[in-house]
This record gives sequence, C-alpha cells and structure tokens, in this order.
Amino acid sequence: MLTHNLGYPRIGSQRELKKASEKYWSGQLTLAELQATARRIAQHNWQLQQEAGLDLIPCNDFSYYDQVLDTSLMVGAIPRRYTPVLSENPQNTALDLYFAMARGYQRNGLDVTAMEMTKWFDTNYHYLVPEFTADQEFRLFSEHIFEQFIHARNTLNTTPKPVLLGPVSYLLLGKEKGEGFHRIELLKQLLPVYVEVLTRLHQYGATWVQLDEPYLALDLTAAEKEAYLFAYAKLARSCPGLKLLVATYFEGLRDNAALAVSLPISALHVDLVRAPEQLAAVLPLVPQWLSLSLGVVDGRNIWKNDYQASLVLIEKAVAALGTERVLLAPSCSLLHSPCDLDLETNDATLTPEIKNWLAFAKQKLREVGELRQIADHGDQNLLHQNQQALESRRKSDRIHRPHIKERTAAVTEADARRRSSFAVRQALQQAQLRLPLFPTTTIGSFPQTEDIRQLRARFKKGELTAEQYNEALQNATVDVIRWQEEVGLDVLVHGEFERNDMVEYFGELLDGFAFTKNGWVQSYGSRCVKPPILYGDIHRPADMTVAWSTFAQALTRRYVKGMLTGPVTILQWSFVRDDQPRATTALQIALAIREEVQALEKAGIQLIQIDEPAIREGLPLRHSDWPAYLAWAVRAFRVAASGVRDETQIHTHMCYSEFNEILPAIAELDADVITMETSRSQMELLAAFADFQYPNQIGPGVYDIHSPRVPSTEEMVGLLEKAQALLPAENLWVNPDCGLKTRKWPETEAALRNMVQAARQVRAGKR
Ligand code: THG
Ligand code: ZN
Repeated sequence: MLTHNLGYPRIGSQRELKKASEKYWSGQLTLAELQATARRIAQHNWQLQQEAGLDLIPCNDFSYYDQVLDTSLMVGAIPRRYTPVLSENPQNTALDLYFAMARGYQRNGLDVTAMEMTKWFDTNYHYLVPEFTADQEFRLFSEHIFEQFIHARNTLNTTPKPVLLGPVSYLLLGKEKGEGFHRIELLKQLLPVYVEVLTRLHQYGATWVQLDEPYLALDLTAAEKEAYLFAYAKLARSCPGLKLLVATYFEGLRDNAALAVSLPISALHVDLVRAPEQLAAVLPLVPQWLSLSLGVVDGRNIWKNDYQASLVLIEKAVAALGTERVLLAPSCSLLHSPCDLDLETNDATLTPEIKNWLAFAKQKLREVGELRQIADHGDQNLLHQNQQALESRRKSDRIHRPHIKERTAAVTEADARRRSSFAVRQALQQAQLRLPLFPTTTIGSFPQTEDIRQLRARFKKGELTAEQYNEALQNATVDVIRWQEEVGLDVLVHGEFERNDMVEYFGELLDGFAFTKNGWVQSYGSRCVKPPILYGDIHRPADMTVAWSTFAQALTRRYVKGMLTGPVTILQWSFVRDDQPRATTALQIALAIREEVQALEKAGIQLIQIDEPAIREGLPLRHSDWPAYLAWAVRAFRVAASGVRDETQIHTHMCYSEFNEILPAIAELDADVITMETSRSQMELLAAFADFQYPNQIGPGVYDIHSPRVPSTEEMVGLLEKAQALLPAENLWVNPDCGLKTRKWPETEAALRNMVQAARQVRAGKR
C-alpha cells in the first residue's frame, strides 16, 4: 500500500511567502530574495513529507500566487492585454508578468486590469479565472513545473510526483471571452502542450504524475464526459511510460463513476471524507489495471482522523483490490489546512484538551502513515491512542451543553418568521425612521488604516493597555461618525475599527469556538484567513457589539446601523464540528446572533445589518443538493433576524453578483433591505430582481469598492435612474457595493461625497 499526498500548504508555517511577496511587490525585496524564500518553503515541505514517510511526495504544488494561474502560464494562455508588460520595462521578468496577471499592472502609463478571481469550488480559496478566446492558441510557455521537479528530485531521495491541474478541469475553470464557442472545444489545441509537459517530465525521471480533475466529481454534460475520454486516451497513448493518477475531490463520483474508472490511467483518487459511500459503488467497477487512492484524511478540516472508521474503508478496498492496488492519502490537497499544530503553544487560546482532538497539515501526513502502519501491521497501540483522543472529544462537557441542544431542538416556525408581512413592516418602519427617498448608507467597515492595524498589533503584544486600545478605537469611531455627518450620509455605521476578520471577531466572543495563533490558510495570493475552530455547542455569554453600536449612536442624531455577521457566513468561514449536521450548527449560531439582534434593539438600535456574504458560496457542488442546503441556510438567517419588532429594520449584505439562480431563496430571507455587489453587471442583476418582482428594499451597489477608482456623480446618477426604471423608487437604497475596509481614505472620501450628491440629484428629480 503506497502513501502519498496531493499537495502541501505553500504559504510557509510563518506565512513567509506572504511576507516576502508583499515586500517584493513594494520594492523592498529583490527577485532573487523572493525566489530564495520560495525555494526554502518548497524544500522544507518536501523534507517534512519525506520524514513523515510518504512514498509519493508532490511537487509543483508550490505556487507564487495560484495554481490555476500557474497552469495558464504553463500552457501560454496569456491574454493579449498583458503583452506590453514585458516590453514596458526590460527588467520585468516572467514572474512580473505573472504578478501582473494576478494583480493588475499600473506603471508608466500602462494600466492593465488583473484577471478575474473566483472561488475554488466550495472552498474559501480563490483562483484566477483563465480567459479563452475563439482563436485561442496554446504553447508551452513556462518552465516552472520542470524547475520544480528537478529541485524536488535533487532534494529528496525518492522520485517526486509532479502535480498538475488536469486539462479538462483547467478548461472548465475558465471563461470564454467572445461569442460562438465553448471552452471545452479548445481541448484538441490544449492537449499537445500537456503531452509535451508529460513527455519532458518523463525524460527528467518522473514515474507518477498527478492530474487534478475535480470536475470529474461534479455534474457533467455529455460533451464534458466525452472530453474526459478523449483527453485521457490521448495522454495515455502519448506517454505510455508514465503512471497517471487522476485526482477527484470535494464530491463523490456518483453518476460519473463508470466514466472515471474507464479512463486509461494507473490510479484514481476519490474523496472518502466528503463521500465515503462512493467506495462501495466504485469498488465493483474498478478494472484490473486501475489502482484506487483512498482520500481518508480530511484535507478540509482540522479534526483528528477516526482511524477505526478509516480502517473499515481501507480493509474493504484491500479485500477487493489487494494491497498493491490501494494508495492512502488525504482527501484533497492540504492547501486548505493550517500548517502545523505544534506551533500552537498558547494554552489560553487552544487548550491541551482541544489540541488533542486536532490535526493540521503536518499532523495529517503522520496520520496517513499511521493508518498504513495499522492496516499493514495491526499496530494496536496507535489505534488505541487515536480512539482515546476521539473518545475524549465525544464525551467532553466543553462540547455538549444540554440547554443549548434543547433550545435548538425547540425552534419553531414562528421563531423563523417576522411578526408581520414586509408590506406592514415597511409602512411602520417608514413612519418611524422617516428616511428620505434613496437613503444613503455604507456596508459597514471604513478603511482599516496602517494606524488601526498597528494599534491592534501593539495591543496584542501587550504594548498597549485595554484602556489605551479602547480609547484609540473610540477616537477613530468619533472621527468617522463626524465625517459621515459632514458628508451627509443618512444611515451611519460605526466603522468596525475594533474588528479584525469579521468571523474571527464573532468567534472570539462566542462560547464553543477555539482559536489558533498561527492557523493561517491561503485565501488568495498573499492574503490569508485564520478560521476559528467551532468545536462545541454555541452560546453567547455576553453582548458582542452593543457597546460599540451604542457608543456610536450616542454621538449622533442620525441612525447608526448595527453590524453583525450572519450564521451561514460564520459557519462557512470557520472550521466546523463534524459530529453533527452543519444545519444544526448553523441553527445554534443563528440563536446566538438572534440574541445579539434583540440586545441591539433593546439598546435602541433601529437598523441592524446581518451580513451573509458566504451564503452563495455554501451552495453544494451538485445541483441536486441545492434545495436541502438552501432550506436550512435560509431558515438559519430567518431565525437570526426574526426576533425583533416590525419597526426594527433588518438589512443584509451579499458580496457576489451571480444571484439569479438563488433569487427565490434570497427573497425568502425576507430581509427588509438587501445591499449587494453589482459592479460587474448592475443592469443584469436589477433586471433579474425586477423580473422576479422582488418585494423588499434593495441597495444595488452604485460603485465598485474593489478598485481605488473614484466614480463621478453623473455616473452614479445614471445607475440610479436605470435602477428606478426597473424597481419602485421607494424600495431603493444608495450605497457602495461592499465594505470599505480594504480601501484608502482619499478615494473613500471622494467617492462617498459623489455618491451622496448623486442621491440628492435623483431625489430632486422626483419632487
Ligand atoms: N473573511 C473570511 N473569509 C473571507 C473573507 C473575509 N473569504 C472571502 C473573502 N473575504 C476573502 N477576502 C480576503 C480579503 C482580505 C484578507 C483575507 C481574505 C486579508 N487577510 C489578512 C492578510 O492576509 O494580511 C489577514 C488580516 C488579519 O486577520 O490579521 O487581508 O473577509 N474569513
Ligand atoms: Zn461585500
């Protein structure tokens, strides 16, 4: 039985890559220094995996920014707008071109936008979307994969296993630019580059090559299924000496099982954490030439593996195929796991008891090794130790709080419904709030300046007392309230200077969450998140946001909006327990948020926003699973939002504009006001809401906060006029399309002044 790994985190256990890249971008580090850091991280990862005793160690899983972008460079899919980057400055290297594609390029009069970024399946990782044209040509452009292979080969005493994104998934992850073709039709042109890459890897001594094909576990059209057969027939024929391992993950093969096992490859990897039931379905189909790689260790979560449960699967596979044809691995790349539990040495944030329930990337590799050890040699000691850790978790009274389980079980349909219909609420709210037509507001956060970040860092280091920290945050809040009054916004926010990441912030204030000091996971490029660990029944021990909201409200006669994160987003962006359904966990969070909503109302806050930026990304990867998810996700939001009087106005915010498919679910949230991103195609989105006859109020973002560009008043007036042609004027709000946390003050000030001006003009036109 061979053990292997699909990919290892590349940010470095101390986020070395993040720090080095950001310094390189700001000119504080040379290319050679950045490359040296990259080499050190890759080498360290290989050695660590060798020490863990893995047979096949991945290479080319390292990336300076994103593995999909790496693939675009490998096959030369470089949109034309980037061509001038290399000629603009003769010193620019291929890596500068790569970063220009990732981040845009603004220098010496050249202004090229970055490639679009989107979610990697149902993870919180974002990739750069390949762009394809009808006349798309491919050629081997980047040598990165060969350099990686040779470096790994020289570091290790075994032959490394190069990892590539498979050709079909690569095409499907991209987007057509222009009409009249489907990207899958480009397969014929693309495959020769893959053949060339595989042939050269073979020449350098590769034996196994891993091709990631996550789409093989998703809903496929007939043409896409055909593409799989065509692609792998060609690759197998052209590179007969190589063993190809096709990796699927994040879903079960389901109806694609027969197709997957029929590919002329040496091994197929299946995710038995997400879909353990697929093993029984796949095993009888496996032909003699095929080995099966069992993804038994969870690459998406931080819990210790249940060896007993994994062994059941392993034994079943071995009984059917023999040990020679079974491989053991994590379920997917460990990119989605934090690096190393051993670095968590602070008992205050992660107690020894809880640590004993967890495994991060490094520990997961050991688990793969131990599972083989037990399966091959029946090591009872290892098994016993594992069972004890799991038993301690199952029985811990830190996890199980009977009164919360009872409260969750007792949630009624009435708890998930506002007292009156939207029409009734709208009239009551208008009578009470007396807001003008086209009320102006923002989404919640204001620029987190270097000063604010410094403040938090110094407080965490103990250089500032709680009083000093608090006072400085209060001063920032006072300033932002005064500034909003002066600009003339109608509904103000307190600015959220006290918050780090919104999910981390609420996690820290709720019981049932634990924190890491260093459990970073890459979100995109150099940006990372530190998901809290949701391990137990959720309880709100005290008010979380009331003090800041009431502090801000006391400063002004205008309304200050309360700011909360919704249950689905907290769930989605945390490492969540695997010992109960996600729906149950979401409902527990919802009850805690509901209490906070009620506390805000009681403290006199009359508008309360419950953000759900992640509700859409939580959608299951298979369409047939959508209705069940949407039902519990919507219910969780409604439970959080429905404990207030009719006069209290509930807002929500969502960050993506591809809503069309889930509009009915969004309407069912029954938020009084929804604000959302529309920058990419405002008209399309509004038309969809209008067609649907969306009943409640809407704040379609009138400008894109993702760039420093300041929109003009006329531009925003134009958008508002289009909006009121489609939707009733009394239902429209005026706001930017997302929070302003990542923007700088100068452009924020200018843009919001123009926005307020635009609202006034449109209002005047109505009189
Ligand atoms: N929070 C969480 N997940 C998210 C987002 C979020 N996923 C989607 C989207 N927003 C991802 N966007 C970002 C944007 C910025 C950062 C991370 C994800 C970021 N991170 C800091 C960094 O890497 O320097 C870490 C800052 C810190 O917490 O100290 O800037 O908003 N959970
Ligand atoms: Zn947003």
